[in-house]
Amino acid sequence: MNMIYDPDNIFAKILRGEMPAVKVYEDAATLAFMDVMPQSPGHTLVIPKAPATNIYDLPVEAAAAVMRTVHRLAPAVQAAMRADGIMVCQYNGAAAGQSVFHYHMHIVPRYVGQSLGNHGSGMAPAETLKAYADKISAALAAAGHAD
Ligand code: DGP
Repeated sequence: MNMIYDPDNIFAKILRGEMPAVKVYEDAATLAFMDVMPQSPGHTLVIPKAPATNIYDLPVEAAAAVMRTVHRLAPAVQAAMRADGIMVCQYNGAAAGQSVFHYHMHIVPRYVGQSLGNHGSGMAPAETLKAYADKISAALAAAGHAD
């Protein structure tokens, strides 16, 4: 059985503006911001604005909205970070590695010969995240997606 959505989880607080985040993109249904514990430079998260713990309680409309934003952002992250590849993934339940219980998708730049950093460890400085976010926003704007 899935767990009950906790409206005080950290991503819900970011959505309400109660906690800071380095944002890169927002539309009516989704928000994208830099992962504060990046597994590689440019690690970005996309979340639905609808409350959902994980894929089990995520409405299909919200799932589509998240994928639409991931589809926009992944090429921008790739271009901005000059990544060799982009990993897109998400975890459902603690046993799968989920640690924040508001549904989210990871966009993680990958580089030939570079192994991935540990999941959810090591905080990046805000100014570093801001520099990456600015590059990604510029790449989005260049692709005509600056909303
Ligand atoms: P997961 O394990 O899939 O639930 O991933 C949660 C991710 O969220 C993990 O990569 C670290 C990141 N994270 C945790 N707390 C915060 C936070 O307060 N702000 C931001 N931007 N990211 C966070």
